[in-house]
Amino acid sequence: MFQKILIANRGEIALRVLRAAKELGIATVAVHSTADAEAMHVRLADESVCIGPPPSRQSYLNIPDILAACEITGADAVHPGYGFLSENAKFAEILEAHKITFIGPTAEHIRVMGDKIEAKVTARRLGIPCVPGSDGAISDEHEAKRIAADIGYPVIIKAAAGGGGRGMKVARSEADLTEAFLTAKSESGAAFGDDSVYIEKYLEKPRHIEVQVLGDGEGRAIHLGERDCSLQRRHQKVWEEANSPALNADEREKIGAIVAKAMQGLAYRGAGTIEFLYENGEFYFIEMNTRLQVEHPVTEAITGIDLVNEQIRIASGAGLSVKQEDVTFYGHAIECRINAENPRTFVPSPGTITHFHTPGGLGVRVDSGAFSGYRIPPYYDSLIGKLIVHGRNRVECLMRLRRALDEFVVDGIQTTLPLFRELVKEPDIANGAYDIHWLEKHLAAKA
Ligand code: MV4
Repeated sequence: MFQKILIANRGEIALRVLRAAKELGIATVAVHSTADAEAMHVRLADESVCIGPPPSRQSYLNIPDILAACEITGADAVHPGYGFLSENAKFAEILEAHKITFIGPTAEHIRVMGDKIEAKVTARRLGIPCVPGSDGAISDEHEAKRIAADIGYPVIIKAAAGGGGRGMKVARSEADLTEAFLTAKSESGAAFGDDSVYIEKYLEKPRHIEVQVLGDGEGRAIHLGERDCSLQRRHQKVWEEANSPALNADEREKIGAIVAKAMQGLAYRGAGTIEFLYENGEFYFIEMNTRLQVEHPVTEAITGIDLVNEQIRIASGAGLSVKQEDVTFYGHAIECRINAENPRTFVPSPGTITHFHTPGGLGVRVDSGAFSGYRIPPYYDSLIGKLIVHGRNRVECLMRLRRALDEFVVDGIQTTLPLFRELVKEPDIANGAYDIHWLEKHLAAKA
């Protein structure tokens, strides 16, 4: 097992990793920018190293300085959290070259899944169902038109280097296709330095359902069920839940088995997420995330499995603590992302939290680095905490969520809490009757 883990992140996820390391008796090193000197993850870590000024490029993305912090403190492993360097294949490679363990997948798997075309080709080869479309990159609009005529309109042009909604263009008929192809290509070339694009059938009203996986890197891999992340705004998830209200146990078992088998075939190492669009009872692969995700606690709530503990075990060579047949799903969990933002406009609202009181009680978890008197710096994303509620079933979970939201106090800044207090009153939310467009339509109607 590791002696000392350096946490190359900040905020609630740095705390999350710190807690898992502590439970394993592993010493922790926090790194931080000058803006985060007072942060909770810095206070709770055994050691801390200031790695630079506030902008991420010069601190949390600064590979040479993070490497120096590893050498100074003698850390033998690095946990990257999510965002920042978590899906940077170069970073994983550099750490390995310095005999420091990257707590995550191989650099090669990060690289393959970072290219959305390579990811899709790989997924298809491994038996994962994909959205109908091109087998790889498309070279010109004529090829796009041939494929579109075959799969039918509407279609979507996506950037290989995109992901998370960047560099996509929908074409509703052949008349739109040349422009969609050319703009997607030039925009992705300008934005990512890679103008490779591919084409897919455009699904009109899907849900976003993702399957959690764990692999030991030696061909053993399991799935931990799915999360429904359909409630998004501008490709930012707002609310996530497990199980998906749209799936039954048979569908869960079936897609889970397909994904676990695929990850066995890949000899995937660590935690990962296979993202699907789900429409009319069918799953369609879109992307794979090769990291721990923000919404991982809903899976932890319904399985009882500590995902960060598993990541650390796997990276140390200890393997998975559970077999597929030991994984059981109990009850229902919902996560609300508490952002320091105006709940209508979503404009960031950094500043000092004058009063911070978190809800508690049975089935309530709050992951946050915030506290009364904490000053939210303006340099980073606006997530200040996550409220995760668990119940024996979805109805109980929602009752508990309403109660927990009433208890939550964050004064001094604006947060997304009022949005959630509104959402829990919506019949469509209570019924689980929403798709990927529901939230934006709801917000537009209220505006
Ligand atoms: C799609 C799609 C419809 N059809 N692909 C957006 C983010 C990226 N991960 C993939 N995205 C989409 N891909 C096909 N073939 C619709 C979206 C999409 C979306 C997906 C998940 C969650 C929210 C979304 C919001 C708008 C569009």
